[in-house]
Amino acid sequence: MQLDVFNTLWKNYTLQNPSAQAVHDLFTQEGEQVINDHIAFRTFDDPRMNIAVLSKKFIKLGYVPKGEYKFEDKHLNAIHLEHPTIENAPRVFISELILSEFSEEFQKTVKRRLNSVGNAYYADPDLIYKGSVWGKPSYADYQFLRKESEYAAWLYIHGFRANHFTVSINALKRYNTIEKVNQFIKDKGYEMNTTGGEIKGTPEKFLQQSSTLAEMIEMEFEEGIYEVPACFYEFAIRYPDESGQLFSGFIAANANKIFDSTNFRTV
Ligand code: OOG
Ligand code: NI
Repeated sequence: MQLDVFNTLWKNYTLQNPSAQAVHDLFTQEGEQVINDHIAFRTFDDPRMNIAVLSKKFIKLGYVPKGEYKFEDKHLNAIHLEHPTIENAPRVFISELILSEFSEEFQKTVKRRLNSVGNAYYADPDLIYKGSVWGKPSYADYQFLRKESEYAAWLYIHGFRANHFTVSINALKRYNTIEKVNQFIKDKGYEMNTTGGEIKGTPEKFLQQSSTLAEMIEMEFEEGIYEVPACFYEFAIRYPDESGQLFSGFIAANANKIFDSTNFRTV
């Protein structure tokens, strides 16, 4: 990786989610080269921290906005950015939660939290590394937000960080199909997200994806320590589109199911 930003994000991600490093290392032990297809961020559509704000860091590095996506049932907008010249620079997927589409009480709970710190926190160019800038979360609020949005609950406790990295299956030699990758991951004892089937997408749509279920971690809340889902690892294979070029965008129907990788669950 030639961009330091991804090294820092990877460090934070694997420190919190050692299973991602372990899976990465399983591939390198097999002699494979792990290239990141993309990484993803989540945020609120509040103008202090929306997609435009998080994109800035990448635009400064030469990234260009490419695709736009809508997830009506999850109340999300998203974009993806690509780097036009740096070889193997990961795509960057950024989504934002449309707060106005939720109940008054939900909006109040989120806004209270967002307003609990000064605007300087959000203006920091390093916001993308900051995680939750809002201090110790309330478990009651976390569970309340979940009733309307699993995404909001996750974002409330984890904040600004790469919520997943994605292994490019196109760059693997031996594990050159998504079926082989999934089998390898399951044989090593990791659980996959099975929402809508283990494999999201078809070669005819030019993109197939799968992901692990988010690692469960212990987190300190105002009420005590609870286990919560953190981040997941994704696997993606791209196919040439009508133009003969590898498809480079995202598929909303796939993404809609990938989001569920961080849903709350009890173990
Ligand atoms: C992003 C989900 C979408 C993809 O590759 O389609 C996605 C998220 O969970 O924040 O990663
Ligand atoms: Ni993804």
